[in-house]
Amino acid sequence: MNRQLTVMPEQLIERVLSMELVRVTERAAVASARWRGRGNEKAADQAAVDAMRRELNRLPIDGTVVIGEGERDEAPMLFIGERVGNQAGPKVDIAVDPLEGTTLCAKDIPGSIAVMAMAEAGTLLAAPDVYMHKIAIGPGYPTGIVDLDATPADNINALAKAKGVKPSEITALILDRPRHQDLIAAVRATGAGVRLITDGDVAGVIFTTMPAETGIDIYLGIGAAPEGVLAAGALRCVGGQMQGRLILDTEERRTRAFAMGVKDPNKKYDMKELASGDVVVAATGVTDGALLSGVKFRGNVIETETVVYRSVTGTVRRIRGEHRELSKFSLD
Ligand code: VTB
Repeated sequence: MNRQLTVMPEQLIERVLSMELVRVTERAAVASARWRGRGNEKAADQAAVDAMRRELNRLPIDGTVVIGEGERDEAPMLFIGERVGNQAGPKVDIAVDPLEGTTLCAKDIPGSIAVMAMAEAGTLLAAPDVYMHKIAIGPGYPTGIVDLDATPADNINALAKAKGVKPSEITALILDRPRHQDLIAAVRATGAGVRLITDGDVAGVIFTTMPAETGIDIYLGIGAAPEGVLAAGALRCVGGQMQGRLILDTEERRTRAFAMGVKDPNKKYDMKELASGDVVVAATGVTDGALLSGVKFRGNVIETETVVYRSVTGTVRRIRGEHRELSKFSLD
């Protein structure tokens, strides 16, 4: 059959660009992987930021960073509001976490990734760098079976019922923080298991979409808001469910959030409000992890593994890169 390409020019650009994002996260991952195990979080992060920014600015997009390394007055690179791309293409929102899990990378332990999302302009929530209450599950469940405002027990029991298993066969993923002591106890009281992670909750949320591989059914707890938007983008592509609420518990945080366009400080965002438009998300492993293998330096070849999610089609691609452009990569 002769498949006609009936996509609109904008979609075509997005379709082509989705593969370009691979290059961006690959470069960031390779740059930060050179700092693995050096105990220097800042240098690892900076290397990822520099590489990601350089590669982003080569793309034919008119991009605006909506989730970035910080707010403008702190003057980091890839700050919120920074224009990226060569300005010659479509207007898009860009969300970046050039090195998600800086501590994991600095200690060379599993789970650090380079991750970014690109979406239609104005469709990614411009979240300030505050905490966010989050709940996420993977695809295949009826809408609304878990809720951010329900008790942990109600959520675990409802999920177990929908999955057709006992609560003891459910595993929740939670960031290992003192603030989660009560949450962890409440989940365990249902009989469910809790896997604790030290960092890296973008991947943590994504784990719920592949329970057979990761063993994770649900993500619960408080993590960073920017990571919440990135995770929501990935989840939108594969059809899970997620809710988040910004924690705006001081005047200063509320002021910052209002300045970024937040109207209701107590709003419970669902996945489609965190990432409302067509979105592409790419992530490359820095250290080895359940989601992605880390960068391997093998003599003349650098190997990377990247996953790319596209919401328009729900396609998930895993791309193993072998890089031989040594002069180019040695710039990192
Ligand atoms: C999480 C985690 C990140 O921040 O969002 C966490 O996924 C939340 O902040 O990797 P605290 O560390 O203050 O709890 C990170 O650990 C770092 O951005």
